[in-house]
Amino acid sequence: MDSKIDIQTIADRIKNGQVTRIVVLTGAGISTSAGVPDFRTPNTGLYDKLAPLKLPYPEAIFHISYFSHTPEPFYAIARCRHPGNLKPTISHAFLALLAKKNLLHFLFTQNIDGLEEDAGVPADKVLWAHGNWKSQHCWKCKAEYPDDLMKTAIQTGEVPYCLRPECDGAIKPDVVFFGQSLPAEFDVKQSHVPEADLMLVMGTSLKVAPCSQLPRLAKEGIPRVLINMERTGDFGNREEDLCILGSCDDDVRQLADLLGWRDELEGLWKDT
Ligand code: CNA
Repeated sequence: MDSKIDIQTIADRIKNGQVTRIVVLTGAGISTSAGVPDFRTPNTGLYDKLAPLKLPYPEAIFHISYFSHTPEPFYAIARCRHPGNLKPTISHAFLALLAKKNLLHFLFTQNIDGLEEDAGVPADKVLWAHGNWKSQHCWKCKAEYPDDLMKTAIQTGEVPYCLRPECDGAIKPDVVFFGQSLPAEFDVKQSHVPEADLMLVMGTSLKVAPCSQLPRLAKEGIPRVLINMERTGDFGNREEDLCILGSCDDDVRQLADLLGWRDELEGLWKDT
């Protein structure tokens, strides 16, 4: 379906106050330029690099039932997945700028790198729908595990095990694996989506439920904007859908230019 809107329309609606409640859904694509590969991009994505680990299927590495008996592949790649000292991208800074301008109604991120908060998005405006790397527990008995020992495990690639003598569970970062439930707040927070007057989706293949379903909850008639390398989900099915295909960093710069926010955006990013 041909779109009724373009990027200039979006910028105009934000500038003239027609848009004040933006709900954003982000995925791995907004962090690739920070040096964290996504999962599914051919050649560069993680799933194309797992052959040496001889997994039954690529997602097994992040599946709780596989991890529960074979945690070694996860720790073999943990070091290169761990956010460490990454700098947020300008796309993260754009989200922080939306918050600063009181336009960010809510952000759902599927990312586990925590870069939204590092960029300055207030924590009460974000749901880390797939958890984060900042803490870890025994997958089996849920006992806590110290950060310093986890850091060593990630550096060495050795699987860390529960410190309780009677438990033999491997330690898992508090990220949501396939087969695990999302944080309980997800159900509550998704009620923010129909409240949006603009839905922005950035850097996600929209292949992982239930986040992939969030754009469908946007009210009919409001613009839904996809900023991504490729068209994903059901984008293009509604007249008010706009797909801006390309690098999200380039695209947020273009939008910032049209909004007259470019210097402020670059300044905010520089300070992260
Ligand atoms: P995905 O399935 O790998 O899709 C990424 C999408 O982003 C694809 O459609 C790409 O075309 C697109 N993309 C890649 N780079 C760019 C770019 N520079 N500009 C615009 N678009 C780009 O990842 P999803 O997030 O959709 O899948 C959800 C998984 C991925 C979640 O469980 C995450 O935890 C997991 N993940 C997170 C991270 C992270 O925290 N940084 C990294 C990799 C995977």
